[in-house]
This record gives sequence, structure tokens and C-alpha cells, in this order.
Amino acid sequence: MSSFLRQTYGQRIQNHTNPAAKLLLETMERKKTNLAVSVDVVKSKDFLAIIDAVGPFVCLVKTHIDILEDFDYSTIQRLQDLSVKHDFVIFEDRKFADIGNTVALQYSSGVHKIANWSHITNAHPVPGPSIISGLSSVGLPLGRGLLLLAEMSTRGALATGSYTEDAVRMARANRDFVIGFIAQRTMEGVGLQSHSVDNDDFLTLTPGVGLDSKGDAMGQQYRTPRQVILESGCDVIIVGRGIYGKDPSLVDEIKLQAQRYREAGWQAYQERISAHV
Ligand code: S5P
Repeated sequence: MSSFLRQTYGQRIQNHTNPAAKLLLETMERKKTNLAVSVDVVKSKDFLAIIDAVGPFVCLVKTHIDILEDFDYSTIQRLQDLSVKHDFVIFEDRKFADIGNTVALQYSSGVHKIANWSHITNAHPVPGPSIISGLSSVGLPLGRGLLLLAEMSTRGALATGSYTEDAVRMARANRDFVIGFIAQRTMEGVGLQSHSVDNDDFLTLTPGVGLDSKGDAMGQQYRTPRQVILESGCDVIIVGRGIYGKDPSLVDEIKLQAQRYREAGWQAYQERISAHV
């Protein structure tokens, strides 16, 4: 197993210059959690209640702000207050995919003004490196970080092979802003002939995680925290329905599930960093 995967989250802070990457690693180390919760509900009340319930157990909260049917900018203020109260990083899962000029506007403006409040966002590499230039023109001065979708969790995903390798090359060429990947395994060394890159430490955030289910009826595929963190070398498990289930009002159950995933993720990480070669 390679060196970065054996380092602790705390040790890896020094491998990064981007403030959002440092903040995430510091938070993981401080709170002893590699759990991120994806809060995909449509009512602001449920959205905020779930975040308040899982807050103590997570390093990061992932949002799809555009699915809130009663969105009002005050929800963002409440989200930020919860982020301070519970000490977690905010990741708006916007999956930008357009030309540089358009994504810069989508990121900075509109109803949601994502760059104002989201420490981290993500983009599909499909338009090529110009998508990074567009987003970094807005996000870099604000200390934000970007994840590239190098792979996806869904059955039949097209982000494989040379597409994935090219995504990693794009990231290596833009280390100041690109802090890592949405992927199903570590991208360390991907596409390299030998270890010709000095610092290939990127963060890998991984959705498609579930302890009780193998997938859903719409192509989602789940693996366990152990498979993701220990066997595939990813850093953060992203869990949505596995934690809040079908009923977002069952706060005690949500807390229990968050604790359960947090423990599974942290145990897999501890096994990873203590593993003998
Ligand atoms: O490949 C991916 C990338 C992402 S960001 N597969 C995913 O499922 N996601 C997101 O992770 C997806 O948009 C959703 O918000 C979350 C998974 O939710 P769950 O309820 O299936 O755990």
C-alpha cells in the first residue's frame, strides 16, 4: 500500500495547500470521523433537522441545494450556523459540467450563490480543463476547493478507463484548486508510468455506501465502509439514505445510524493506517 494511504488524516494536512482541503483533513482528525452525510430531502425543515441530528458525527455535510422546494436564502444562514455549531465542512454537490464562462456564473450567481457558502463543490471533467479555470476564477480567491468526478457509483457509468485517467491528469495540473475526486477508489498513481509525481495526495470522497442494501431501483450501487476505506483506499464515505432512510422525522434513528456509519468508517481507516505492507 502506498505512503499517503498509510498516513493519518492529520499527517496529510501538510501535503495540501488549498484551505478547503486542509479544513476537511483537520476536521476529520479533530472529530475522528470520515463520515459525510448527503442530505437529499426537499423540505428545508427536514434538511436542517437532519443536519442538526447528524452534525456531531460527521466531518462534512453534502447538499443538493436545488432540490429544496421551499428554498430561501435564510436556509443557507442556518446551514452555516449548524456548520459552526457542529464543526463540519459544507460540500454542495452541484456537478458542474459546462463551459468555463457558464460555470463561473452558475457558481457565483443565481439564486443559490454557491461559492459564497460552500467550502467544496464538484465538477464533471467532461468539458476539459477550462471547467477548472472557470470555477477557480470564482472559488480560488475565496479559498474554496473542487472535486472532479473521476468515477461514478452507478451501474454502467461511462467515467472509466482513459476518461478517469484524464480527469486525474487535469487535477494534477491544477493542484491549487482541485483537492480531490469523487471516485470509487484512490486515484493515487492512476495514469502514471512510475511514481514520477512528488505529491499525488488527493482526497477521495466516495458515495454509494450502504451497510444494509446493495443498491436501489435506479442504478445506485452500494459498498460497505470497509470496502471503500480499507480495500479501495478512499478517504471519506458519503452516506445518504442509509442514514436518514425513508422518514426524515425519525431523529433518534438518524442519530443511531450516523453513529453506526461513523464507527464503521473510522474502524476501517484505523485498520488501513496500521496495516503492515
Ligand atoms: O457517483 C456518484 C456521485 C455522487 S456525488 N454517486 C452518487 O450517488 N453521488 C451522490 O451521492 C448522489 O447525488 C446522492 O446525493 C448521494 C448518494 O445518496 P444515497 O442516498 O444513495 O446514499
